[in-house]
Amino acid sequence: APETPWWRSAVIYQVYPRSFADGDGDGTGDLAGVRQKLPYLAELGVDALWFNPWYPSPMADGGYDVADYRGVAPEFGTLAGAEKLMADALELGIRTIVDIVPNHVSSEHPWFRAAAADPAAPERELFWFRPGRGPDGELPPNNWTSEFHGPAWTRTTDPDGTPGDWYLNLFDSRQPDLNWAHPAVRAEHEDVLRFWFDRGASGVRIDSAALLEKDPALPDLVGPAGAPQEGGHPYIDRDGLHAIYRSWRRIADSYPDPRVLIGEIWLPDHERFARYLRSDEIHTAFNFGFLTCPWDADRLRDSIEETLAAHAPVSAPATWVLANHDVTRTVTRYGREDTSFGFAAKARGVPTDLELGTRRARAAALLTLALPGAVYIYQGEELGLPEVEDIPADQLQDPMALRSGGVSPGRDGCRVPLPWSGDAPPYGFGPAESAARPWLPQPDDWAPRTAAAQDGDPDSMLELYRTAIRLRRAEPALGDGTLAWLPDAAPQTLAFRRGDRFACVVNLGPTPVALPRHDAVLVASGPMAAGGELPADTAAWLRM
Ligand code: TEU
Repeated sequence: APETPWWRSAVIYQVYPRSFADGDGDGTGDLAGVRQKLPYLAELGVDALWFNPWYPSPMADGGYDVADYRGVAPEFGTLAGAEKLMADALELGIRTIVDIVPNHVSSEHPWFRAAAADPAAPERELFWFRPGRGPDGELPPNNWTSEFHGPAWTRTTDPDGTPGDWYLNLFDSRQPDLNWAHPAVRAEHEDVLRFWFDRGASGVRIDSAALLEKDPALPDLVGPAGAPQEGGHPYIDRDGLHAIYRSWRRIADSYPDPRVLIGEIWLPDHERFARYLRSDEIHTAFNFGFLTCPWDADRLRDSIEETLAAHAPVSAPATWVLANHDVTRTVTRYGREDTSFGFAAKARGVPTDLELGTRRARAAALLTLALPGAVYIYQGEELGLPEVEDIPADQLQDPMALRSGGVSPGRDGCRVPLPWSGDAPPYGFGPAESAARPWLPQPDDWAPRTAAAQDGDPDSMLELYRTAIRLRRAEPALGDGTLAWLPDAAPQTLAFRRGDRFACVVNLGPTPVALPRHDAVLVASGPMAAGGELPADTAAWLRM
């Protein structure tokens, strides 16, 4: 039988380069830092690293404002360093996924600089420049709003100093949206794909993948931004996107070791979502329905079933994601009364029981690693890091916070530099002799959460992840495939088999439950109750 492609079963670790490890001691993470931690990542057992953008950027949105798609930001390293890092990682069996940002560029990108400088510049066609409404064009061209805050339009100033046309920005004003109807935009991104594939990337994560195409009529929205619109949404999930991804797939498939396309596609409709995952389009996409699902047996079972049902007809592997750089950290979210919100923006300062959240996050780790498909781990999840909720307002960096004028705390709380060792900030984030403070402040109470403190402690989150990933690698029934729910399981549990000899049971209820007949407990997310029962908020992997 042909070998299953690696990405169908992969455990992929997300590196936010600014916050992973600081090799040169300037307070900002970098590729040298990642290089030093490759042994740590190999020991964790991950198959691939997905790097958030590492390109030259003014960092108005953490690097999702790309000024040069073919380079590496000087604060992170060099292009040669990135190539070397990808090669060194591969030596250890770890592949690299780079983050491609096709929806918008930085306002410092040469195309936009040219377009902004001159109303007659041909580069204006590469973006969405429009005259304003109202007698003096003082109103934005339509009512679309930015993902961050306020109108999705920014007014330019003409060279003579008078107010000029507006341009579209679905995110920050320093992230002008590209016009994907223009052939030069398509050609450029196809070339960028080849650029990174040629330099050793095994795949790309496609940022905001469902937003690229816009209705050129730019009609007003009726109701909230995400609501379905009569005649189709003017910028979400438009039919023309599929042709773009089909051409990207041809490029990915043209390599002897085919490269992988991973979509960031936030679509609540599973059927619409699955349309991207055809054998001639995107390989896999993040499962945001699962990410936003509350800690509830019925809701999670529904989410898992809907996910598997949507993926089966297109033969794509499901993915399981608990967190990323945009959402509240898992142990914090699961420690709250309302466990459903994944968005950092939407809940903060809410009473949180971190012990409870950690217990659930441990169980969720075993759940996700046992489900059919690929799993994403966001850096720090394996350390059980909580959301940092008390970053002083004057140190916040995220445009979501800055643009909202204090309304939203933004996403910085899940992007705080990792603690590696020691008992006080900077916890070994940079070299020992480094004096520079990390770019976001770390909490004072993270000493027990450092990688060094957890290393070798069998009860730690880190050792749980290491054990589970090692068992997963050794267990042929895990990864790609299907599951079978155990017929007699208590309703408060998620209990399923993978193959004949493996089962996973998660207890989401308030009381202990009996385990099904089994030969051995391979790993459990916490201590067992008396008589071998599975306690509340605990998961176990069983040898059947
Ligand atoms: O996010 C796209 C996206 O849909 C987000 O706006 C998401 O809805 C929001 O962050 C939830 O709070 C991607 C990146 O992951 C994000 O970091 C970038 O800011 C954004 O694209 C723009 O590039």
